[in-house]
Amino acid sequence: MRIKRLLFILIGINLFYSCAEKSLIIKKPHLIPAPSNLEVKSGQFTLNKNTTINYDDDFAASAKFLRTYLSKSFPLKINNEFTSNVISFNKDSLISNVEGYKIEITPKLITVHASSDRGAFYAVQTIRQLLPAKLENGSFQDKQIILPCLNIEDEPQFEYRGMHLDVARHMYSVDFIKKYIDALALLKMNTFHWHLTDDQGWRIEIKKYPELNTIGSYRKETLIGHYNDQPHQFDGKRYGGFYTQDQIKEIVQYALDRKITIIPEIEMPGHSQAVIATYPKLGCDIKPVEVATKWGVFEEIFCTKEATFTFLEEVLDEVIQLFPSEYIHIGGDEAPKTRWKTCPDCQRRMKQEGLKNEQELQSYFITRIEKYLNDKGRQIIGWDEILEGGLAPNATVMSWRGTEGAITAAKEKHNVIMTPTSHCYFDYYQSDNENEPLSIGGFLPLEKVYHFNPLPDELSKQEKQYIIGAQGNVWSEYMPTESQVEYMAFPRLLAMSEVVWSKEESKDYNDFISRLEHFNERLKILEIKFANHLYEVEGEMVARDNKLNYSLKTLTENKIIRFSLDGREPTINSEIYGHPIPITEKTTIKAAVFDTKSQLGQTFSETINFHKAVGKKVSLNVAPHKAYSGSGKEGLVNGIAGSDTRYGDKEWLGFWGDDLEIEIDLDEITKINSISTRFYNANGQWIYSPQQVIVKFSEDSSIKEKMHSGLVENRDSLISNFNIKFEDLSASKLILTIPGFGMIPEGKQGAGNKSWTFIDEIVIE
Ligand code: TNX
Repeated sequence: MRIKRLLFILIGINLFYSCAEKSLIIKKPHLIPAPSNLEVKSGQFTLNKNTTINYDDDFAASAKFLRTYLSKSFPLKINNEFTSNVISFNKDSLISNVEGYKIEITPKLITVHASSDRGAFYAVQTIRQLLPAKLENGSFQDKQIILPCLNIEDEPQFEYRGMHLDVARHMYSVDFIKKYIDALALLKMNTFHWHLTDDQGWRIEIKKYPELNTIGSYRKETLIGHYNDQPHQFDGKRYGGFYTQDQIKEIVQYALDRKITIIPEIEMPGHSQAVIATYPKLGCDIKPVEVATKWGVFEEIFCTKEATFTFLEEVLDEVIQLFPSEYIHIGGDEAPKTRWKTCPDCQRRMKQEGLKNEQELQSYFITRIEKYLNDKGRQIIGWDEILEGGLAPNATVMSWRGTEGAITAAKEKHNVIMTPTSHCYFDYYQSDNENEPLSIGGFLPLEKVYHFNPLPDELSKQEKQYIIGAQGNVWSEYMPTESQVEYMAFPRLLAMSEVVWSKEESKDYNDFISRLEHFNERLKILEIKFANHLYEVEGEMVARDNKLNYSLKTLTENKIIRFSLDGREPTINSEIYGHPIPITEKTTIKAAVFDTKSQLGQTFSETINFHKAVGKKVSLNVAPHKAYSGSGKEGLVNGIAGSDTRYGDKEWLGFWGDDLEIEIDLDEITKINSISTRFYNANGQWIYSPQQVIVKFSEDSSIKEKMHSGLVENRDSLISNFNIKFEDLSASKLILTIPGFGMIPEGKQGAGNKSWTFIDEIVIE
């Protein structure tokens, strides 16, 4: 008898625990991109195996997506009675944005409201993110999920929310393209810009021109290391491939099922060496060239003779059969005009058409292709170079060289997509850790992407309506593998999704970071190899009450920073950082983020060179370009040098086409033994070090000036130096005059554009 009772008690306890164990309670939603409105209420809804689904016919596709997604853990049966424990999709034509939706969770129902299936689809992505990440791969084991009651109202800020991928420089599998598209859908992005052709390879099957795929899709070898490493070395391995038309159709349908439009890009007239290698007669020179084996800009571009247009029209005929998108991207960027200038066919064409210069010839080229596509019911997008020589009448401009192109195009009442290098180029470094995988250069940390505002201040409210959205670009010169693409794209794509979806008022970087920490679990389960820089230390020099302090911070909450000032690695026993560290001499700070047990991220190290100008007053004749204003002009004399490999970090200041005048006030007459500074020199990114620096001094404001000048050295390297020494010189004030390099010369990337000047610390010893 007693044994029986004991058995009952044991079974009871067991049942109680197994029930308790088997339900997962969600307390707080961690949605990316942030919704316009989220209100958590009291009460809860329980999702379990008895939950059913019910939907308006218009939402069959999204409801099916949700059922398939949940099928392994919760097979939702269809139920047409509105009882309880139901997920219900209802049509609400009052929701004016076709991509907008509402979700209401009450103890009995999860109700989705939308006016179109696109809105319903985004509601499903939100529901997906409300649920535990383990549902992504079917590894969820619990019997039920308890969700908080809530109301969400949501709609996108921009109608064009894009992500790009270059498959010409390196190519990726069909499965990978689908995985990329899946991630875009999860983040409510709606456009995939597929860069299919370039100098280094043609990646789309064209039946009419099979040699494009037997010759143009393959290069004989590929550059090893960085383009700036001299001499260039190659791997000696044939590389290439293309997507068949069947594969493309499959991918286009896959994307459509996820409300994603694919915009194909067929580059013209530049970035077309792979075609000219295949059909030399389409170039100006007829001399054979190879599919390019290194990166950059090439002079072999399409000739403007009739044969080129026939070829392109026939190629585009096949392209539009495959891609139902309204827009076709025709490239238009970086087309050197060297060949056209001496080509009899092009010169004849200019005369016949009354064109003043080669820019107008490019405009003729693009406008003619635009007309062809318009007649077939399609619109063109082109990179902002299509503005030069006159914009084709209906073109949409993709603004990448800063925002000037966007401003001009919007003022001319043309639609614009924002993708400036400064905030949208995910091929740039995202951390200044020296062990990051090799990249093209630049520096674009997550925070800078997050704070991107696609609407330029220079535009009026009316003009801003022409900015239809923005996109992140993944150029793949330095991404030979799929996991490298993921490392560069994630998490910056998450920040971009919030830039294009969320309203300015719903954006908060710290909150984004805490949501991201949760989202990382989902990325892991999805086997996306994202970069994780969340547990790194960031440092900054701050001047307060005429004293200099160095402050440290980490992005994530509930973590501590420990640091050392003696050059040793920080450990779990090092001092805990509480407030800014006073700096009065040359100091090396090492710091890292710890939880209670161990170090989480990498060690941060900064050396402050306490020279004679540190913390002094500095003024500039022009402000640095707003995309590269780093820690401001004070950064020129804060004792901290810029990175040797990332010109966009906060210690480098960038100026576009300006001559500089920098004045430093040392407060009192000071003996000066030397002045030195550094300039960045990455010609591929249009950055040129200046040739000379002129320095003027005065002992006080009334006394005569002395002038010295010196040449900038190492102008062939990534970093150039200026250094001038003095035997017997004292001064209280000095002015450095630095004439910019000027226009980018012919034959170089960006020829004809203004060059950039990047300068870091001005060291006075
Ligand atoms: C410029 S963006 C290019 C691409 C390169 C990229 C590298 C644009 C229209 N042209 O060809 O891959 O820079 O960042």
